[in-house]
Amino acid sequence: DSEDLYVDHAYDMIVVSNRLPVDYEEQADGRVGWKSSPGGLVTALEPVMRAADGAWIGWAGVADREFDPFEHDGISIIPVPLSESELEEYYEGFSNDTLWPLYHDVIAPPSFHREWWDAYVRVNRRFAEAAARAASDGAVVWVQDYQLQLVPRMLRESRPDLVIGFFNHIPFPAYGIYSQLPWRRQVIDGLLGADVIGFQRVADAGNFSRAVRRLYGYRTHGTVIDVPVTDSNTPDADVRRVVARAFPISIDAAGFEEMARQPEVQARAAEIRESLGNPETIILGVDRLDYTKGIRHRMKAFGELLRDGRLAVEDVTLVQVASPSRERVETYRQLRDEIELTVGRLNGDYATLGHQAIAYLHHGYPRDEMVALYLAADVMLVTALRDGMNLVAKEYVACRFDNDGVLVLSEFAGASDELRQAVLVNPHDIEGLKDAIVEAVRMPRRERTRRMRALRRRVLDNDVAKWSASFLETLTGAGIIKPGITEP
Ligand code: GDG
Repeated sequence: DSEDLYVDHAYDMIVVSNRLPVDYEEQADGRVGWKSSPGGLVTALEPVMRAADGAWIGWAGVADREFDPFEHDGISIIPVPLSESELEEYYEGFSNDTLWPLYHDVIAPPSFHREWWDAYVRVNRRFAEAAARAASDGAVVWVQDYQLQLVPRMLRESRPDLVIGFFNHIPFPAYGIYSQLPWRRQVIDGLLGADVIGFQRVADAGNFSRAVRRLYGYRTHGTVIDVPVTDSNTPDADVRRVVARAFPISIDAAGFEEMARQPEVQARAAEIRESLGNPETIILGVDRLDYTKGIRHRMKAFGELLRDGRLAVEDVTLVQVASPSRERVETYRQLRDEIELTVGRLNGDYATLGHQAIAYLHHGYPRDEMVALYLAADVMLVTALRDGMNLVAKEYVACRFDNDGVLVLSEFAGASDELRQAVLVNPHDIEGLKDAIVEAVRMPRRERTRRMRALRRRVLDNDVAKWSASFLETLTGAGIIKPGITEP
């Protein structure tokens, strides 16, 4: 059976993402192996992949290493190698220092380097070739995220028989910003190789369609884009219909709730409160340490509330988990320094021997510890300046089976389109943010319950299984839009 892993054109369903759902690990004692990295995407796609006998193509997380395909938990894993310089130019450079800031409304200035672009093209081609080799005749290939935007077109060129989907996990910016990209036409063309292009928000899909009209002049109607066919593979049609629409991603909501209901996790939540000195209110932030997440704005607002005496350090503690991220990219190093300076100042100014103002944790934690933190938190602060969706907001809601806790949520996170009963904020408006935090801290139980019930209904009814099913249905069935019929 393991022989099959080396057979070309063997898979009917393929997911392509920058990172594989497994990490290669070398332990101190020299033992090596593969460990699942239980992200939301893996949870979402694992059942689909198992049922379809699918393969996952991606990078294993270590540079300059080649690995043979292998099987992990019933999924075929096909590693794509990256050299150290490709890691710097394609991943840290073009993906995380060009596209990431550009697509998040230039919160940080994007860097444009032609060598980075060349590496991006080269690596995208490698991923596309791996997918072309692995895919069976007429297979479904689902490409994930901004690191791989050229893969759909490259794949279509070599394998016109395939059904190709693309999902963008981050925002797609307005044309005025997008148009800064020197390679703006190539990227749009790359994406238009897909049959269905999914975005987090309706606004993102709209921005994409506008960019297509501005740069290529193609006709769009509703969520459908007519892409003129220039090759000879589709002789009986002069346009290909590409669907570009929103598929808001979600989480394994039942899985989070189940974990939150475990007695050990609840005991751990009580222990967390205890270790902070049982303050009346615990406010929580959980983010990758990223400038898009608005961690500084949140701290500024919190610091001013302490300064002005609207909150007292004896009553309220802010717990900020900032998990390490992209530590070799300069902007991220600077951000870490700034945040840690701010934490030091706030604690220096306002903490007492018995009460810290901010408990700052620059760590990644296991999933059950995160869930215990969600349970321990009276107020959850999600103050992103721009965020495709923000799963933390949904995870907090899914865990609160007690119908308690208040979610303060930025309008600039995709989740705010769905989670309307949160306390919605503009994080740039520091006074408004301060008022929202105070409102959340003081909110009466009845109102908290009313809002949390509504939020929970939304998240539990729209979980990640529904997300992937809806995308794949659009891609494989309804996605073949009949002439003259547009999507609602
Ligand atoms: C991108 C888009 C979009 C964080 N720290 C730890 C930890 N986490 C987990 C959270 C959550 C995930 O990481 C972060 O997801 P987010 O959605 O909040 O943000 P990004 O990482 O920026 O994700 C985003 C997402 O893709 C999906 O499409 O929503 O907008 O930017 O699940 O819980 N998990 C553990 N320990 C940590 O320390 N176990």
